[in-house]
Amino acid sequence: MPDRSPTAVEALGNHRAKTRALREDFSRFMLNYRFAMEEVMTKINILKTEFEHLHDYSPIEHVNSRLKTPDSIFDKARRRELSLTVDVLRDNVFDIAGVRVVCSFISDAYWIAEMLTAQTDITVVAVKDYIAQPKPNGYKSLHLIVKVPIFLSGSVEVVPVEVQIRTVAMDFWASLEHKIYYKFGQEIPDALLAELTEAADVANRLDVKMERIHDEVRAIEARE
Ligand code: 0O2
Repeated sequence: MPDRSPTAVEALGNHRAKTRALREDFSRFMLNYRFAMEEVMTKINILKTEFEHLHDYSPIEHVNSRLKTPDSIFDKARRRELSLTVDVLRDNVFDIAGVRVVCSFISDAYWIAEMLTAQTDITVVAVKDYIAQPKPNGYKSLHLIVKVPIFLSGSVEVVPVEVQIRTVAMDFWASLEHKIYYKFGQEIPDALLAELTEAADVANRLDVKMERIHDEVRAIEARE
C-alpha cells in the first residue's frame, strides 16, 4: 500500500493516544514518589511511636508529608530550564516527595537525621545544613535528600525523598515566612524582610535557651 499522510481523524487519534500515554507515564512517575514518601513517613512514625512507648522522651514532635503538585514541578523545571520529560525530572528534581519532621531541640534534628540515615535501606544523596549555615533571611532547617527502595509488583525502584528536620521554633518561623513570601508575590518590602530576619534570630535564641534548660534537666535527672 502506498505511503500516505494520516487523515485529520487519524492524526487526532494519534495525538490522543500520545497524550494518554504521557499522562499514564506521569501518573506512574508520581505514584513512585508517593510510595517513597509513605515509606519514609512509616520510618519516622515507627521511631516516634517507639520513643513514645519505650523511652521517657521523644525527640519527634510531629511529622507531615507533601507531594509536589504537577504545576509546582513544572514551574521548578521551567525556572531551571529543564525539559519536561519524566527522565529529566527524575534526574534533576529531588524534592517531589517531601517529609517534614518537627523536633523539640536543635540537637534532636541531628539525632533524628542519624537514626534515619543509619537505616540500611536508606542512601544519603545530599545534606544541606541550614541550621549550621542559615539562609541570609534567617531560614534554618536540616535538609536531607535520601533514596529509599520501593518494592513494586515487577521491579524495585529507588526513589529520592527530601526530608526537612527542624525545631518547633524554626518551623513556626518558616511557616509564617512562607505565607508572607507568597502574600507579597515574592517581593517582600525591605522593612518586613529585616523584621523577619530579626524574628528568626529571636526564634534561634529561644531554641538555644530551651536546649540549655533541657540539658540542665537531664543533668539533674542523672544526679538523682
Ligand atoms: P515547598 O512548598 O515547601 O515545596 P530549590 O528547591 O531548587 O528552590 P534547593 O536548593 O533545591 O532549591 O532547595 P533548598 O533550598 O534546599 O530547599 C527548598 C525547600 O526548603 C523549599 O521548598 C522550602 O520548603 C524550604 N525552604 C528553603 N528556603 C526557605 C525559606 O527561605 N523560607 C521558607 N519558609 N522555606 C524555605 P519549596 O519548593 O520552595 O516549597
